[in-house]
Amino acid sequence: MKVSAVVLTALVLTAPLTAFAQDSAETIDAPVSASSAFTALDKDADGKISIPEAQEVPALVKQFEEVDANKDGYLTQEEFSVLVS
Ligand SMILES: [Ca+2]
Ligand SMILES: [Ca+2]
Repeated sequence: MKVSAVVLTALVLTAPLTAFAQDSAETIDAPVSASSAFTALDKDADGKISIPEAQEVPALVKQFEEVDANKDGYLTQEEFSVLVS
């Protein structure tokens, strides 16, 4: 789970992910990475990320309201994917 948090942080920051991708593989499919990061953050596996779940990634908390398109206080996978697309 520690590794997942690191991966997500890299995803949110985007630039480190690019550097990482160059080291480890020719290409990284961002949607797949976003999906695994979403799963890692969704601790109760209800299919959405609540604010408490987002606390693990300060950068995500900062953008939470912006990313939460329908303002229901949760990020769906679709809303979350906007971050990394
Ligand atoms: Ca959840
Ligand atoms: Ca939402």
